[in-house]
Amino acid sequence: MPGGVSSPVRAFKSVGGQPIVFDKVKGAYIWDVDGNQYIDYVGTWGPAICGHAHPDVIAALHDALEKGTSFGAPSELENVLAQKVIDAVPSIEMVRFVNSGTEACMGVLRLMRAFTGRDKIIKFEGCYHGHADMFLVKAGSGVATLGLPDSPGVPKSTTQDTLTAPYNDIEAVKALFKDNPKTIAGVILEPVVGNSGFIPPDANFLKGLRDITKEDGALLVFDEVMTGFRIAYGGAQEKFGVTPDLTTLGKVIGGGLPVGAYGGRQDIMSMVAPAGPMYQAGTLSGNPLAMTAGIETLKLLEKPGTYEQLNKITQKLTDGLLEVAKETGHAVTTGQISAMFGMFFTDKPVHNYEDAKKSDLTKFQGFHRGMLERGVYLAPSQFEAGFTSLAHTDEDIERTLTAAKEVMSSL
Ligand code: HOZ
Repeated sequence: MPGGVSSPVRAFKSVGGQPIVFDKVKGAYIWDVDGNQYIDYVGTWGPAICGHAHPDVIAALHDALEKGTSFGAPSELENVLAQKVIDAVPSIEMVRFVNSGTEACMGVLRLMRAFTGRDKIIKFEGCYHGHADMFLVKAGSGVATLGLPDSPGVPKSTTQDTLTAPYNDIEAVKALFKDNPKTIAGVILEPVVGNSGFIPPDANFLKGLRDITKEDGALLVFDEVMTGFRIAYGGAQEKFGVTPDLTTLGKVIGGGLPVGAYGGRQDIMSMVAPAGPMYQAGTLSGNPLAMTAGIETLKLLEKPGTYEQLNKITQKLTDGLLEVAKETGHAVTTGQISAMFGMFFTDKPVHNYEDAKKSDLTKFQGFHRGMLERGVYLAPSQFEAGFTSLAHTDEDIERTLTAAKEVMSSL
């Protein structure tokens, strides 16, 4: 396997050392093949919001497994999950299930172009929308982690219509629309960035994008693969009160099994085949096991008080990290919304990818290693967000902060 892994960030290239090889997960914990236990803040990169291997999810999967692993045909389960997604996410009136966030973003891009009859799109520096060619321009996540230029193998002709702007820079977006009037299909973004580290939107940034796109006849697309059902049940669009035209989802809605989805306004989604002419298909799309895990996960999340609990535990962590940094003399910026958080070693606010790159990456490397040695598993990259779950307890946070104090004292 290239780099010994199935996905690049896992290889620990930016933090040094060898990646840990894992054996099992449960609740807030992950165990390596030598039996060492870690408090897990990666949560399989987002899906494990109820805690790993939640008993309700596992029990439902056992039952579903008995009925078979794939139908390649409609099932009632798709209807149940679709209804839950439609009820929860303000922008979604119709939804198509696929198998990953990457696939969801590929589908949505084709749809943006099909619906508007325009080719150009705007994405933001450091945002990551999966590994399809058109999005590998100034991309976040593994591309940022490895410091790669835009990937070889991506033809210029594929990315010539991908325009970029710095995140949180509404003036840059206005300038792009001014230079390319009525030719931009839409703007796609992570409404809260997770793939350059955790970066929230400035006040009015999302609303500004909504106004600009509406005025030009372009579409606004929120990539909520990370934020969907994580920072609020209805995602960032519910949290910030800005409704895009289309939304991509993944991670949480598959409860730990491979899944993705794109959805939005009925008039736009009606273009997707077979309702309309825009083609997109998949053998394992709507897979019964993935649908089952997603349904059970959303059932757990829709209970009252869930997001208050997630917010409280995550805030305890980020407040604590800030306190520990102060006590040990390190300049640190932290942020969190509900079960998503981040921390940069810098005394300046982080508004975009350029700011994130200026944080002390060497210090992060030492911090990551020290935490790992003390049984805390953080994302092995400064350019990824952290994730908590309903399974993380006050005691887990206290153990994490004790470890952080020891590590920061030694940095
Ligand atoms: N790129 C994803 C995180 N932003 C997945 C990373 C992985 O699974 O290694």
